[in-house]
Amino acid sequence: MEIKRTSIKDLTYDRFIAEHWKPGVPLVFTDASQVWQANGTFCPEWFRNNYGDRHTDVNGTDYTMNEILDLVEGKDTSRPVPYPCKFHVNTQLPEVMTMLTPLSLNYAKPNWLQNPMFARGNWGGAIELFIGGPGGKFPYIHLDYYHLSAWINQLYGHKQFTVWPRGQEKYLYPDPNDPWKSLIVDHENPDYEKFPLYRNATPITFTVGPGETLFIPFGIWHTAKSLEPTMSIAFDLLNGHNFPLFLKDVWWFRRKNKLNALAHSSYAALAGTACKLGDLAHGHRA
Ligand SMILES: O=C(O)CCC(=O)C(=O)O
Ligand SMILES: [Fe+2]
Repeated sequence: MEIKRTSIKDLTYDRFIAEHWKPGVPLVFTDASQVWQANGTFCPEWFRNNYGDRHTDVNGTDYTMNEILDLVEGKDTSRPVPYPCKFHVNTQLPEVMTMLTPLSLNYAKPNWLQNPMFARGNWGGAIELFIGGPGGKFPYIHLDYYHLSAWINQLYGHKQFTVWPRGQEKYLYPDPNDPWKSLIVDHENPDYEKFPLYRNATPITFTVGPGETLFIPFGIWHTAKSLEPTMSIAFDLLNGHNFPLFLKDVWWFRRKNKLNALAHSSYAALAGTACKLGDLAHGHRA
């Protein structure tokens, strides 16, 4: 498997659905986020000037935007640079939301996570700003929770991603207690004594640069490494195609409390039905 790079000029929505969304094939768009109102605006200086004093928590420590940018840009060398540093856009940078329209980039649609029925619940469908410094590694190889598909929009700097083709869980040693995470910590220098089957894995590593958007379909194991100071905005996609697996996860995450699991699953099923009807009314087929 190779990761295709495509301009929006060369890929219609229908072809995206048929060739990437349905079969679960990752893709890098070279220019999809230029449709956002924010096109050309986002960079560290802009975030410093507008939201430099906004706070966020990273692994239990409070930082401001300026403090994070000083760390990732090497202006503050007094303490380690954590990765990932995240801002929850909806709540911590709400002014930025309108700049991310159309959120779908005209491809990630219909997106049921934009329906208020799903937005209300805590389903993992957040819009997040990621900030990282040189060498900052995502802590584990993983699948995204709830079988959501991820859209990672690189705003600034280059980030390296590694993905494993579908069907390679058997080489990736999922953690029995948290089967969305691999036990293999350092895939660049794997411990073959501990993880002999990993010899069969065929990771694909590639770089995503400013202005580019990576689509990671649900069920694709992945991880990332910031190669330099980077900023990206990630959001998730849910619709009729991944909904059955999403619903299974809603139950699974709450399975220890059956009443809670039932309440959440019933609500999610109801919301899903409402979204499906909405799709039909709007003529969406996906
Ligand atoms: O951009 C990254 O560091 C990867 C993020 C990711 O895969 C996730 O948050 O699930
Ligand atoms: Fe992920």
